[in-house]
Amino acid sequence: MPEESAPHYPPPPDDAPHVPYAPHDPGMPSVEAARAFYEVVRTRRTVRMFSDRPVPRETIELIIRAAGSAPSGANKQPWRFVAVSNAEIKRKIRLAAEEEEREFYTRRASERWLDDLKPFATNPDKRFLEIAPWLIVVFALKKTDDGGQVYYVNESVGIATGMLLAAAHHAGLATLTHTPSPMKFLSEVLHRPEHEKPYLLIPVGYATEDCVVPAIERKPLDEIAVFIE
Ligand code: IYR
Repeated sequence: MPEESAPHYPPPPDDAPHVPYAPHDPGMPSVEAARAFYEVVRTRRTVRMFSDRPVPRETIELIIRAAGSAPSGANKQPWRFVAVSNAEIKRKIRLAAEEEEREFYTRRASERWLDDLKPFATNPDKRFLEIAPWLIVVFALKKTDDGGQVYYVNESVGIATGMLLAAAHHAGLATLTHTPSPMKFLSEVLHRPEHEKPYLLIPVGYATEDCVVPAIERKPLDEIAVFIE
């Protein structure tokens, strides 16, 4: 039980510098702000039909900065975002990914997995990897760049990636969370050091005008939430 006479969390010690916190003020009641955000994010869909319409580098930089503002274990920020618009490199990534995917669809995937993927009509054709103007390859750091320890890496990189997807969507851009498996080829093609582990490959750009997406539904609130009041 918290003590009535101790309204504050204890002040931080002098050797742990703190600064005043500046909360975000939505300028409207929280329920309105929450609803407005929900109405935006709920329209995000993973798309596979990308147009080659260009996206300025600065947009990608800001999306990555949004991702980089994520919380992480002991603030180690155990991530690297490699943004590729170079056509030659995108082609290399496509060819290598398609090679892995052909293996996946013809050999590696179980019957059940292939069955679960049917509604998405996915296949080894990954032409979007060349068409989308940008590929953001997310790497998880196994060590900090100076060899230090990292914590809760999967949680941290997952949160940052979710923020990246939301930031791209907010900017009117489409994304695809692509997980070619195995992803080791990304380290080689992009010349990444040993302590960076490929995590996710995210094409970013505009959807084609005739883009369609699988007719799938998100679960309703009562299936994803439990309230204990
Ligand atoms: N990586 C493959 C297969 C795939 C797996 C899952 I789980 C998906 O949600 C979608 C696709 C591919 O990209 O085709």
